[in-house]
Amino acid sequence: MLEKCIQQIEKDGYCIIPQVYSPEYVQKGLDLTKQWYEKSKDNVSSKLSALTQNDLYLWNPHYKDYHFLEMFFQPKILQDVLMHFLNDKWFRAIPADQPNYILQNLMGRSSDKQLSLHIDSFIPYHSKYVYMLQAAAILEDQTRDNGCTVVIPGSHLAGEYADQTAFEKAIPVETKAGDLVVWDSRIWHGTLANNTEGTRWSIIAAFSRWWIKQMFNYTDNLPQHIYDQLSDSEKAMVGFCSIAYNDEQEGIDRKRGYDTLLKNVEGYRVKQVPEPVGQ
Ligand SMILES: O=C(O)CCC(=O)C(=O)O
Ligand SMILES: [Fe+2]
Repeated sequence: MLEKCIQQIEKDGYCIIPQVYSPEYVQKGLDLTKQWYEKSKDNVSSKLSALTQNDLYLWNPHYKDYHFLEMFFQPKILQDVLMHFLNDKWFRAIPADQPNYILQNLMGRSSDKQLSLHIDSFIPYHSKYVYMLQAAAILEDQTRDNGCTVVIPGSHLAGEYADQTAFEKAIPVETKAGDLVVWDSRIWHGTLANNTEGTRWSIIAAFSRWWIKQMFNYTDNLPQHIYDQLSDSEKAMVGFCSIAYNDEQEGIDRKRGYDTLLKNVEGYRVKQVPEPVGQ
């Protein structure tokens, strides 16, 4: 499965890994998603992009429950795929068989109107080197009727931003609850409109190479009770082993080992005021 998935991502830009999660695990994820969505849906900035205003989003679910991280940290197949594409062999401070890529963003999402074709890699480029992948944990069956994801196979290598006229050629990615879909963030993708009364929740995580700025400042904001549930390797994946130093006196190389991890998140909030140079 691993080889097949890697080859599909290289060639088509995406792959579906069927039934990674048990029905009970999916149900727990869906219950938590719905509960947290109801509690937090009004807490969103009015600066939200127009692109996302009609759809249902659960932002930063990993600030709320560890389950939303576990979904992406536990499946070995996902870790193997991400290690293959995103690990930096020059990181060194973390053992080579452990991940050094980081979480770029994490959200729950269900469709409403059609979502235009777009890329999430910020820039298009043609190369075999990948720096961002997305993984969608499917919590409810996705169909053409309820606003499934669509992709243009091979478009990750187009070296261009998405062309909206391609939408009619987009392939619907119809999936079952429990599946995991992984795509190269350069792929042209979007969603169909949801023409049903129901939801089609998935949790989507983007993972990137360690040196890319994360969507939110996780290391300053992850609650202690979530931090306490993470292994060292998981802390590194949330970004705690690649925080930029305050200045050159504190440190220079952002590639940090597990030995630099703090016990309490409070330590990450405290900014040391450096001594002025020359005193
Ligand atoms: O919900 C989906 O299937 C895709 C969502 C998406 O592409 C995005 O939010 O950037
Ligand atoms: Fe996207």
